[in-house]
Amino acid sequence: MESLEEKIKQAGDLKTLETVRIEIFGKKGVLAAEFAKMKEVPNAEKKAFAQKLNITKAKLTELFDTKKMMLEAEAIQEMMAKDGVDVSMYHGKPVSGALHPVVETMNRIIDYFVALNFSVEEGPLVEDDFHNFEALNLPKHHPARDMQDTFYLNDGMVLRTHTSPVQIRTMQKSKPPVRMISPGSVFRRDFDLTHTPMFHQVEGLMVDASGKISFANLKWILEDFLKYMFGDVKVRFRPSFFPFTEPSTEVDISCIFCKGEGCRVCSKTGWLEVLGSGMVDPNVFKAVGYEDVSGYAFGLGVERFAMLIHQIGDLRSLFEGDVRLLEQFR
Ligand code: 2NM
Repeated sequence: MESLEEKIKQAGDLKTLETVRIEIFGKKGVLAAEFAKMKEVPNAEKKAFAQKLNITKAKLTELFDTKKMMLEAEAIQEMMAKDGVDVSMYHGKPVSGALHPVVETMNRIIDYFVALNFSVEEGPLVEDDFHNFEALNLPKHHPARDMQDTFYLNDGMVLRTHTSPVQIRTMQKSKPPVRMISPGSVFRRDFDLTHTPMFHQVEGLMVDASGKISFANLKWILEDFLKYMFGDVKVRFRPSFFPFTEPSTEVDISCIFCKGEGCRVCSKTGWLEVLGSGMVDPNVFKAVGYEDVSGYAFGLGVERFAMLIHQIGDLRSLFEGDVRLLEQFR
């Protein structure tokens, strides 16, 4: 009895205790053997013998149960110390978040135009053919549509390839004058080093009674805007073509990396292309029912602006969702 108690007390872990349990309480264990001796005990002593044995069994059982509980608790403690996470633990050094450079750049662009009383307009990402193409002087089967690398959906709808349909919707629902920008995501079937199938644009539109808005107004605002965005840069307007503007221009700034000397980023030209713009084509006004008006419009890619401002070399790093990118812009 003494030595059995000792065995239970000495068990250092659950596995050892289990061996002890089989040795004492098992079918072929010490207690079973003692009870088997009942047969040989004379009748007169049977009762006393059984009582004594039952008391011993009860004592050992209690001792065993207590020991098992202790060892189980210890095992849990040990496991928690090893694998557990203390969710109530205070980290000690809070880390601040950061806006994504595309969002931050877009906000900065929006701020400029809001300060000049432009309204900020939004529209659907899934567009119909009329708002994305037809109304923008891109008739069906016109080769200029190929430039758009469109994602077509089942029912003749498309993912908008630019935010220009927002201009169309805004003109349809309101009378001139219009002074608006349309920031948002756009979609093109294009995926290489310098293109992602989703990117962001900010486009702008100013319309007023015929003759009130001229190319001079366009030149002034884009020059002022680009100096606000990039600092002390030269601005250059080059003739170009867009279906929805006539005349059309692409706008360059002097290279912000080499100050116009010529470097790798500007391909030795000293200039960086940053905007497209022009005077809104009369066919666009016709499509929305505007008469006797003139206006300018422009469009830019936000990713390109963000990359130039923050000297980000690889477009794809903007879309990988790696927090280490954001940590650099805190
Ligand atoms: C550009 C370049 C030139 C543009 C035109 C219009 C609209 F709807 F008013 F006609 N919205 N945006 C436009 C003009 C966009 O992006 C490179």
